[in-house]
Amino acid sequence: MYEMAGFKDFKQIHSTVNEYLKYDSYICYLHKDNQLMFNLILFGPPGSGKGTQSEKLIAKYGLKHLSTGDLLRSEICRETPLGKEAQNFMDKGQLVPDEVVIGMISSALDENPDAKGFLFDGFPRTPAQAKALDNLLELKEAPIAAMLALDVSEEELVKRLLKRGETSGRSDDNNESVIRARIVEYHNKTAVVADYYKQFDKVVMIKGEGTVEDIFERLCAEIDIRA
Ligand code: B4P
Repeated sequence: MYEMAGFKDFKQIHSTVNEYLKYDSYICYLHKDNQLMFNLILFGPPGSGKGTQSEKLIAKYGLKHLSTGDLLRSEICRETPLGKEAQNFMDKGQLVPDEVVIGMISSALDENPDAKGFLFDGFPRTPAQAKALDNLLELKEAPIAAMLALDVSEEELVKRLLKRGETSGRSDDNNESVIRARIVEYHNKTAVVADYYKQFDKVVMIKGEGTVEDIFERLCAEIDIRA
């Protein structure tokens, strides 16, 4: 019977099956790994809905949410030296220095070795941050699957942020000139990050105006064809 299957003897069947099992478990490992690390960037100007959509996306896809804005605000709240340094920049609508933010993300990745994947919200915001993120993810052999970029007009951004400023208590939301400075900072330093990911064909533009639910559906449609 084993001769019909092309094997010389049981010894050959045994070693072939063993090879197959080794190979098969290797495939399983890669498959499991690929599923474990599905990394996305949610990109867009201040007020474009990154935080709002992130909450819904992590609930649906089980990703770990990493928002540099939230991490920085938590440092400010705890009055740490890092928080005190960051507050000076944030109050003026400026970006916090790269080394501070990259260090925070690096620690957050190390603290979550079992994450199924990460949703980066508000990071990277400069080309230097983008390159640092790629290097960190390369160590995990888990590159960015896509950058989902929310497109919203400037007047809508200002309107949303001023509205949030009425209740959020965020010092960078209740002053129109600080909000406009954040948008200028976005155009000067952050918009080019999309060009960095465009060279790898990873940028997906999403219309960021409409109801929160409509925008969520647009995002999910793009994620589902990549997951
Ligand atoms: P972030 O915390 O990232 O905040 P953001 O860009 O202002 O807000 P986000 O985009 O998440 O808000 P959302 O639209 O969801 O940054 C704050 C500051 O931290 C930066 O200025 C910078 O100083 C510093 N910082 C953070 N990351 C950094 C980095 N990587 N490098 C350097 N510095 C960094 O919400 C806005 C409002 O719109 C909400 O009130 C929401 O309810 C509303 N909204 C959302 N979707 C809507 C919709 N569809 N229709 C109507 N309203 C909507």
